[in-house]
This record gives sequence, structure tokens and C-alpha cells, in this order.
Amino acid sequence: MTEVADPTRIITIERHILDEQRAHPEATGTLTSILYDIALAAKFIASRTTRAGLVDILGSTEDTNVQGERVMRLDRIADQVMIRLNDHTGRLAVMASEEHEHIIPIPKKYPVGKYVLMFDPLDGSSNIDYNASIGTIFAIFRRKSASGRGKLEDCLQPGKDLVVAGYLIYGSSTMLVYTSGAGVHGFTLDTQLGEFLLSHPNIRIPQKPKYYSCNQGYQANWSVGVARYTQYLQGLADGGSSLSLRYIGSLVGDFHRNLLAGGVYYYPADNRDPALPTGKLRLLYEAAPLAFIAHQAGGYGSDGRQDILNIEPISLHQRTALFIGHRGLVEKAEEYIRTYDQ
Ligand code: AHM
Ligand code: MG
Repeated sequence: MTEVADPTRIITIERHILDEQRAHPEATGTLTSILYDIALAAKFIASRTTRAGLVDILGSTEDTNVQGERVMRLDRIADQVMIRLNDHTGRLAVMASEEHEHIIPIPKKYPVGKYVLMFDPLDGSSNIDYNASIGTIFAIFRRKSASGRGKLEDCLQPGKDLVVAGYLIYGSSTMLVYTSGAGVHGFTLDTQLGEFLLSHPNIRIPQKPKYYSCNQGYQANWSVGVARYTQYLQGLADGGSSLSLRYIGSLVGDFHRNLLAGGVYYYPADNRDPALPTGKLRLLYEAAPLAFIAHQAGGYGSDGRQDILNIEPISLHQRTALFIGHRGLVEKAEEYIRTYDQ
């Protein structure tokens, strides 16, 4: 028998963000509309991700398929969808994407607004071919420049100035999780209704952690502090935690699991890879928005020495080490790094 949701208990994402907006009488509704545009983009991307495997029989990516049409890679499709659904609305001053070297200006033919949208269109893209969870991360700031088209300076803002941060996860179901500074809320896409319904109100990271998540294959490249911290998590140091290891290699998937189940994710600096002296993940598209969400859920995000939210970015694609999730466990990482790494 098909289960029919009780309509008196259904809270769509639209209703939820409108309710949040009502709590701020000064709000104009612009932010609400941006979130709604992102939710729409997410439905589109989700429908494409579920068809990803068909690319093999429709034609090769970045190439020409059997019908002579160009087939775009999924991460490029996600990027284009985010841009197309947000560039013409008059709500944004500028955008930036992990896929673009420079800022994405709003085309001259469209009006500009007061917000800045940053996104990683398809995070965990190395997983696309293997059907594991992938996601989209987004972050919204208020513009800093007074008027006109947005500039680079509008994008280079610290995480503590975020107005909204969220992510989509395309997993066994599609979820949208976001915060506008009043708790973290999760919505699951009901594919029959085509709507995101509130399924995880007011998410808090559990006090008792279960998992640690890192690419332990790189352990030989880590600092002494990080290596000892890992032993602590494995219960090999005094007072250690004895956690289970879970690692997908998709930040959104790993973060999401630890947000709900309790745990810590980390991607430290790689001492042997000159390309990754400060870690792999991008401050603006990955670390800062997720740190804002972690903070709102009672957790914490650090680069090992300081709160991610306090880092003033100096470039669009700046990378950082990241320790994120359960507050006590992230603070423990800082303690180990302070003690063992100079
Ligand atoms: P991407 O944005 O190009 O997908 O890279 C970021 C991803 C994260 O999702 C994930 O946590 C990490 O890179 C995995 O890296 P590794 O394969 O080195 O463990
Ligand atoms: Mg990414």
C-alpha cells in the first residue's frame, strides 16, 4: 500500500523558510526566494545524478555522444544549473563556484541584488562513477560593495559573516540541509510530490560520537600531532575514544553522517605533497559553510589551530586543513596539534 503523508503534518521547505522569514519582520523575502531557487536547482541536479550511470550508454562525458550531441560531465551540469537558475533573478550581486577560476558576474542584461552566492556544485565528484553519495554545498553572504556588479571583495568574506549555509546530498534519498543562523534543518525530497519536506528539524550533533572520518591511507604524510590524534580516536591513547572509522571520500556524505550520528571528519595538511601544504579542501566553498552548519548544530570546525569561521580569505580558491563535527573531538585535535606540532 502506498503511504500517504498526513497533510496536517507536512511542512514543505517553502513554508519553513517563509515561517523563518516571518520571525524577521525586516526581511524582504529575497533570501527566502534564493533558497527556493537553490531547492529548485537541487531537484534538477538530483534528477540528473540518478541518471548518471546512463552516460556510459548515451555517450562519453565531455565528448560527443552517438547522436552527435555533446555530453556534459555531471559536475559541469550541476555548475550550469546553479548559475542559470540564479543569475537572472535580481537577487544576487555576484556568484563564485569551485569550478570557475574567477568570480561569476551577473550578466549585464539582468539586475543585481544584495546577496553573494558561493557554491561547490558537485562535491565528492570522484565518487560519481561509483554510485556513492555526492552533494552540492552553498553559502550566502551579504554583499560588501555598495552598488553595481559584485566584486571579488564581496566573495572574500569570513565564515562568521555567512547569512545562510547549506548542502544537498544526493544519496539513498536527496536531502537539503541548511541554516540561516537559527538552527540546522533537514528536508528530504519526496520524489512523488516533487517537494522537499521537513524531515530533520533542529539537528544537533549527538554528544556521544560514533565515527571518525579521514583518508587514513595518507597517514604517513601527517604531522605527529595529527597521527597521535588519530590514535586517540582509535582508543590507543589515554582516555581515547575507540570510534569506528567511516570514510566515503565525499565531504558532504561524510559530514552529513557525522552530523546525524556524531563524529569528526578531518582532512589535514599533507606534509609530503607540496600542492597541499595547508590541506586539500577549499575554505570558501567547503570548509566555511560546513563549519557554520556544524556551529549551528552544537559542533565546531577548525583548521587545527583556529576556528574556520574566523579565517579571512585572501583568495577565491584558498585551501585549508579541516577538522569538523563533534565539538569536543575537534577541540581535542587542536590540543594534539598545539602539543606536538610547532
Ligand atoms: P572535490 O570538490 O573535487 O570533489 O574534492 C573534495 C573531496 C571531498 O568531498 C572529499 O572529502 C575529499 O575531496 C576526498 O579526498 P581524498 O580522495 O584525497 O580522500
Ligand atoms: Mg568539493
